[in-house]
Amino acid sequence: PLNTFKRALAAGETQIGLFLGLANAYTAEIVAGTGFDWLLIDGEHGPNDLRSIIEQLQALAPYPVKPVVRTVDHDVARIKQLLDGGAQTLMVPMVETAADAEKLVRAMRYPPHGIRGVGTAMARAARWNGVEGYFAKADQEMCLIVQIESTAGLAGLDDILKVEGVDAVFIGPSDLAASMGHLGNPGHAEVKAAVNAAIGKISAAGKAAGVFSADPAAAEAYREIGASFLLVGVDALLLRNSAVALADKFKKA
Ligand code: 3PY
Repeated sequence: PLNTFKRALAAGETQIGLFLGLANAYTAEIVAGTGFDWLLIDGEHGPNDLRSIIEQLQALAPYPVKPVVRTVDHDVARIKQLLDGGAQTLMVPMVETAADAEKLVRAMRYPPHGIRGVGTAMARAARWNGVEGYFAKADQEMCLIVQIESTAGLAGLDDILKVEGVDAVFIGPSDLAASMGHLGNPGHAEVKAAVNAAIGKISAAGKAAGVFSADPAAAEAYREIGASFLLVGVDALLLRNSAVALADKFKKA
């Protein structure tokens, strides 16, 4: 299948997204048609396993919204299972060096361009329609988003941006804040300045820059300086906040 998210990023089209942290196919389906351009199935911090990730991909499949899967780590075998399960766009946390990025590019491609294992039984990626036709186009539809979220990652950014096959770079302000000595304060001025500088570098290198902020004003400011894909909220927080507001309304009445 064509990877519409990869194309949207390459075309510089703004993509507004939401975190799916609840690890639940119903939640994914409910959010699928609400107007977001993309949804991040969070395999890093959400209590997901391979099956729950695939169930969310299945729930999103009938909708135009673009799914992105965040991996738990850089493990090549786990990446292989996600790709066989139909994920085409991966966001990978804690990338710090060009070597990290190169390994991930290769994990997402078949030989001779990479080391992706060939699975003929687990063929959801090929829509159960014979893997032979799939092989020809699979590599070119892969989209790799690396996450920069540490001072080491910032130091490696210039080299990471030179790695062919890295489609986009997403800044994680919460982890970056922690790495900079500001745990719990992604809105700290030093963190914001670092995020701004990184967005500038990523855009100047001709790659899509992305960032998360649940603070709408901060997200808007990141967009204005060139971030083209944003995460602007989290499913769990939306549910909690509206539950608190509703309960509150009646308790106060
Ligand atoms: C972070 O902010 O550190 C994240 O990974 C969320 O995008």
